[in-house]
Amino acid sequence: MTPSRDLLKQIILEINEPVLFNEIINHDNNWNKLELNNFIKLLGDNKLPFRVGKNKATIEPQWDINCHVQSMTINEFMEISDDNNEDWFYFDYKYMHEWFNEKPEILEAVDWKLFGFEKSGKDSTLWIGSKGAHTNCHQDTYGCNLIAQLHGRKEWLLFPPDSGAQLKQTRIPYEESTIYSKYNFFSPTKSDREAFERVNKAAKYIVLKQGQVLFVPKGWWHYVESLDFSISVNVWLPLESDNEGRLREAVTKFLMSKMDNVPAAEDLRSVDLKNLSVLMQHCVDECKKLREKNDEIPKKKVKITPLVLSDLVNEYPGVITAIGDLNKEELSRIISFKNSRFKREYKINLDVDKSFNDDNDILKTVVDRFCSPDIIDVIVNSLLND
Ligand SMILES: O=C(O)CCC(=O)C(=O)O
Repeated sequence: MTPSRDLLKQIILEINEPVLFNEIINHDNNWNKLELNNFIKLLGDNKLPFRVGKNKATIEPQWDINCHVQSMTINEFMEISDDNNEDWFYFDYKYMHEWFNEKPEILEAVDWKLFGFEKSGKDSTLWIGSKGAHTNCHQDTYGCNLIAQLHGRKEWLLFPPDSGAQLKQTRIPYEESTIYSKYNFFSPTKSDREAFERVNKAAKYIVLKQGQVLFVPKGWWHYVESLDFSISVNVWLPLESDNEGRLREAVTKFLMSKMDNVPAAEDLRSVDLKNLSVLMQHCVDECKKLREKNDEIPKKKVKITPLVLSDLVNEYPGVITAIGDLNKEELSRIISFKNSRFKREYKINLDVDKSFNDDNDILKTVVDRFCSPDIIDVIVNSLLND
């Protein structure tokens, strides 16, 4: 039995832990237009920018801002990634409307109505990667996330929202709406491995396969790696609480823009402060309105029965799946494998940033602490209590 669209929507808006959905996207709906051969045909000769990284051990994580970019058609990408295992290639985090506005067949094939949301490819991002292509561990600061795996396999390692301190959260490199972990999950060092043994947050691990859809609730940390040639599409769904997240991000961006030479995914010198202040004021007003609305709701004695994931799993076996917690040994096995899979002599350091090198590490730490989520919280709370 398949859950109704309304129920799927309710699950996504109410459940606070990752959920795996099977058999919702399939050959009988719009998504079938994105089956591999047809998708390759639809992509045609469009040149796409692929980020290039190394299938080797590096000391720092392979930050996006330090990778170079190679423009290729999908066929060129498939040829080059077949022949070359030393590098990985990733057309990642690309808003589909920016790349395929001329190709409505692609945009319309992405159909989130099946999950109860009026969203299509126009609202989604596309990820095409070769084996080893990965996204460093991070937390998205607003929205919740639905990810459809269209081809190949991707591993997802997830940690609960309150794991920031244990994952050594950092705002450097700065990227809007992304809080990174300093850990290099792709090629962890031995000391990273030991540090993980002390992380006492329950991690979750899933290999997402073709046709499966993963739901990642707000705030869950994730490290994602392509296990082979993989294509996925995701959509971030807005939540009522996003205005507060946007305010936090606006404050962070303002502070970052006032500091020199912070490694960043965008040029912080060209931040439009007028726009930023309008956005901040709007978010403050909306947050206050939401607070008032919540305070006004009469405390009626209506009994609302919350959804319970284990009941849904029993009711829709094989369609709705909970993702179990990793125990310490399992997490340690995953990290040990990643620690030992590359020959150590290949160790290279991709941290090419010149302004924040080892000589001024303390300065980097000061900037980072200044923009850390706890400090931003203090500022935001005082704005909301004015
Ligand atoms: O697929 C990936 O590499 C990362 C996806 C991601 O970070 C996201 O959907 O939030």
